[in-house]
Amino acid sequence: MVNIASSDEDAAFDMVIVGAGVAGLYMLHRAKEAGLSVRLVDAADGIGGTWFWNRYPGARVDIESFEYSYSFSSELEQEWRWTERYASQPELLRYFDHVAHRFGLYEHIRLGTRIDAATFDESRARWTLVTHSGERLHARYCVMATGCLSAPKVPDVPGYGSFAGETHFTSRWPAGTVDLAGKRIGVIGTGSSAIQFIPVAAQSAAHVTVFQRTPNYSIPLRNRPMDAEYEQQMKANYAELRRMEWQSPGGFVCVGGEPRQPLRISALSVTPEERLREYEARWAAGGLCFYTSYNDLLTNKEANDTLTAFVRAKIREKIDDPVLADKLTPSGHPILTKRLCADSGYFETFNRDNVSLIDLKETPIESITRNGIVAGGREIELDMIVFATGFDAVTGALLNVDIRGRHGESLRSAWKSGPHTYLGLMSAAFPNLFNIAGPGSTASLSSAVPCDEHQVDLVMKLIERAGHDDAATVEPTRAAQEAWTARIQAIAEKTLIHQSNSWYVGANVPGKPRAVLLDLEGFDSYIAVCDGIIERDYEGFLFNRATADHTLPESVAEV
Ligand code: NA7
Repeated sequence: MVNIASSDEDAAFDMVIVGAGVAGLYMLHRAKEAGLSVRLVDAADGIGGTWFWNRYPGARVDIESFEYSYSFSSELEQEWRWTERYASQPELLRYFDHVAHRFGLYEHIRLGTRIDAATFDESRARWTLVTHSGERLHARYCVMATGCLSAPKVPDVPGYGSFAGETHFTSRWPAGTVDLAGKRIGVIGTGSSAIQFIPVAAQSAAHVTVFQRTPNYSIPLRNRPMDAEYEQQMKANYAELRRMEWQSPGGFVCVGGEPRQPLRISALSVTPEERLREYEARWAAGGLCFYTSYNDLLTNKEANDTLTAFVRAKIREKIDDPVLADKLTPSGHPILTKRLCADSGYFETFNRDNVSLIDLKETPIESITRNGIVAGGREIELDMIVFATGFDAVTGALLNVDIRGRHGESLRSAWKSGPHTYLGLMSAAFPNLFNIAGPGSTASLSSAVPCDEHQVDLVMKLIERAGHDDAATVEPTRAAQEAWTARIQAIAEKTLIHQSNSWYVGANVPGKPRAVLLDLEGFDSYIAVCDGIIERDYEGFLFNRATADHTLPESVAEV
């Protein structure tokens, strides 16, 4: 393919990618490899996507580094040396930097560039993206690799903005050092980010006050430095590890360092003793490996209850004060219906004298004030407030861009009552626009890296199938889109996912339509479905040519 730049255009490419995270970097690599002219833009001053912004103390991945890494290059797999079982945020940024240098990506990346709008020109089959400073980028293909967990949730706390001390977001942690030493820190939220941040903050803060609305299930991560023997063993068997990942629902398979296929049996099909042995082994292994245990934990309440009870008891054991243990032990929702957390000493931190808990169910936040936070009629004076309040997940970053498809149709209005996609990748009337890890894909439940790699590979196949004609378009039929959207919701209905108010169902953001945002059938099923669609010559997709008079190709108008 050729660069389509012409004199009336500001800058024109075959493909523009928005977002320099895991997905965007791999998309750039594949597009470049295929000979497309490509530009990747990101609002941040560095690459890494969500890992660039989430640089709060304690931030680290909770899937083993060997698995949370690209599989597309065996040379890369062999040469990169992880220093810890679970990489910290700085190490992940070093890895992405290495990848970008090694594959010559930087010259195609423009940082510090926020995209505000993207509009499809039907006569020429071109997307025009407008940056925050008013520049225009034109491209035949627009890939939104904006991430599932990248748009911070705007705090819905009364008095937000009144505090005179330092305010930080875990999701937008400032570059450089934020000094926590000797400070009175209030942390709002007890999700994965807070659970990682709090134990680190407690080591140097004068006092940490945790404002908890919903206690979370968390498993010890059991991170440790990489040992040479383990590294050697993993690298010698990398191909097999990848094969297993791509055949698993979660896209990750390590249980305490040992690759193991998920148990494909019910938790109720074994004796209580056998189940307990399995749970104990996984608790000892650490991390997120309960996701890969019995196959009905998210679909059968009785099965789920067995794990819920096990983890609740484990959590209680860690907390000295029984009243505090009651408050910190989750009770209102089944395990796995919110994203499971993995921690390094989170619950134990509450045994320290300089850490206290405010249970917002008993004493809700009345207001943030100039000096601190008022809850239960008492003002807690603080030097710093840390919002670990999460994200407008999956759709937030996408809808922050004013995206207009055929007839000027806006994605925001098309998704007013919830997202409609085909395979979580494309939407009808938005030709040549790909959302990596979009709503309706498996990416936000399964390990991000393999999911992103698989979807990016699919994008390249669709582009190849669309042909090298400059006016070629690809988009899903409305029928395929609606069938996929219904399928996602129907799968969710058979699970326990609606029994909690999580970001999985959009329930964490006031006013967001409640709709399940992910394909709960898992990564392996998703791959099988995509393979079937490809075999049936890209069933559900329409391949067309743009028409100068703006008339829709008949096949698009019909569906
Ligand atoms: P999460 O998991 O969405 O956690 C956000 C936390 O903030 C959660 O405990 C929320 O309580 C709490 N929250 C949000 N708004 C408020 C208000 N207004 N008042 C009190 N508490 C509030 O975000 P994280 O950044 O921790 O993790 C995101 C993902 O990153 C995680 O799922 C992993 O995939 C990695 P709630 O549960 O809504 O009652």
